[in-house]
Amino acid sequence: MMIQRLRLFDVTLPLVHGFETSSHRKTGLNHLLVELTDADGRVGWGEIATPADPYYGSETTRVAWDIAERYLVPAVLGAPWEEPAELEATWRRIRGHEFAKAGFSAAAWDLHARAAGVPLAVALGGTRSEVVAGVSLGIEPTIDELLAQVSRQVDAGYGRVKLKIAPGWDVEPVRAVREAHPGLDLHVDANGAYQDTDETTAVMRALDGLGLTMIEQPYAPRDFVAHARLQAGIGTPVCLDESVVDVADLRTMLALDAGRVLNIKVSRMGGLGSARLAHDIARDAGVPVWCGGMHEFGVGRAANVALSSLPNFTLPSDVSGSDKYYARDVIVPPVVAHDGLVQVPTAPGIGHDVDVDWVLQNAVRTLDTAAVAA
Ligand code: OSB
Ligand code: MG
Repeated sequence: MMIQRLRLFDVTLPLVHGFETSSHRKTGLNHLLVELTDADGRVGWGEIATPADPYYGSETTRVAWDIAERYLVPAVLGAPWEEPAELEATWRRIRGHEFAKAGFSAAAWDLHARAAGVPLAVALGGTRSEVVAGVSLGIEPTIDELLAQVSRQVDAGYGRVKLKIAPGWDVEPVRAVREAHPGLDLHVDANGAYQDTDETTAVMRALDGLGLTMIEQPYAPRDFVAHARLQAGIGTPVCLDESVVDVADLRTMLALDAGRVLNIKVSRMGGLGSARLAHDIARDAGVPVWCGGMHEFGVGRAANVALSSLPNFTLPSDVSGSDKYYARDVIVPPVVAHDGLVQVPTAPGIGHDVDVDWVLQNAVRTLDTAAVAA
C-alpha cells in the first residue's frame, strides 16, 4: 500500500455546552482532520485532536499543522507499507508531537481496516460489541448548575460521571454530587492543578472519603513521585492521564506505583499502535485502563470507541454520544449512546462516513497534496 494523496482540514465546531477545566474555559474545538488516499482510491480518516492552546500539553493546533505539513506529510507520501506500524515507523525520529502523529496513525489504521474489509475494532484485536460510555463534566459557575448538569446526563442514561476539579472547586461540589447520587460511578480529574502541599493532602483525604472510582492527574505531568506518595496514602486509585505519553512513562508509573489506573488517550500516546501497546503492558501488570477523550469530533471518537473494545478497557471510557458535544458532528451516523452504552460499529474501518461537505463548510484552511502537485 502507498499513500498517493493527502488532505488536511483545519476545522472548528462550537460545543453544545461550554467546558471549563482547571486551566481554562472553551466554547468550541479546533482540530485537524487527516484524509489519506491510497493508489486504489481507498481513503482513511484520522483526527489531530490537540487543544488549540498549550494548557493540556505543549502542542497547539497551529504547531500541529506545521509538524504535519513539514514532517508528517513528506514522511508518509509514497512510503510503501502493509501494516500501520510500518507507516508509524516513518515518523519515529520526530520527537514529541504525539497529537499530530496520532491523527496520521488513526488515518492509517482506518485505511488499513477498510482495505481489509474489517471494522477498526477487529483490526485492533477488540473483543467487545459495545463499550460503556461515561461523561466528563466541566467546572460550573455554581454547585446548583453542576448538579443540574449531572442530573441531565444521568437522566440521559450515563452511569459514570467524571467531574473536573481545581483548587477551590473540589470537596464541596463533589460532596454535593455524591449526596445527590449515592450509587453513581463518580470520579474526579484535576488536570495537574494541585501542588503537593499539606493543604492538598487534606483535600485528597477528604476526596478519598467520597467513594470515588479514581482521582485523575492531581499533580503536574512530570511529577510521578508526588503521585506515588499520594497513592501510598489513600485507598482511592490514582489515575494518570497527562503523565503518560509513551510506554516509558507507563513503566515509570508501574515501577513507582504512581497510580493504579491508566487513562489511555490515542492522541496523548501518539497513535493507535502505541495506545494498544500501553493497553497490553497495563494488562500484563494488572492495571485496568479506560479510554480518555479530547472532545474529539466523530472521526477521533470513532477510533476511541474501537480502541475501547480491547479486553483490558474494563472501566467506562470518555466516549459520550456526539450530541453531548456537537449539534452536528462530522460523521454520519453520529456516535450514539443508549443507556450509557455505545455499540462498536460492524462496518469496515471506523464504521462511519465522513460528512465531507460539513468538514469543508467548517474548515478555515485546507492542504491537498493533489492540488500542490497539479
Ligand atoms: O483531561 O480528560 C481530560 C477534555 C479536554 C482535555 C482534557 C480532558 C478532557 C476531558 C473530556 O475530560 C473528555 C471527553 O469527553 O472527550
Ligand atoms: Mg484527564
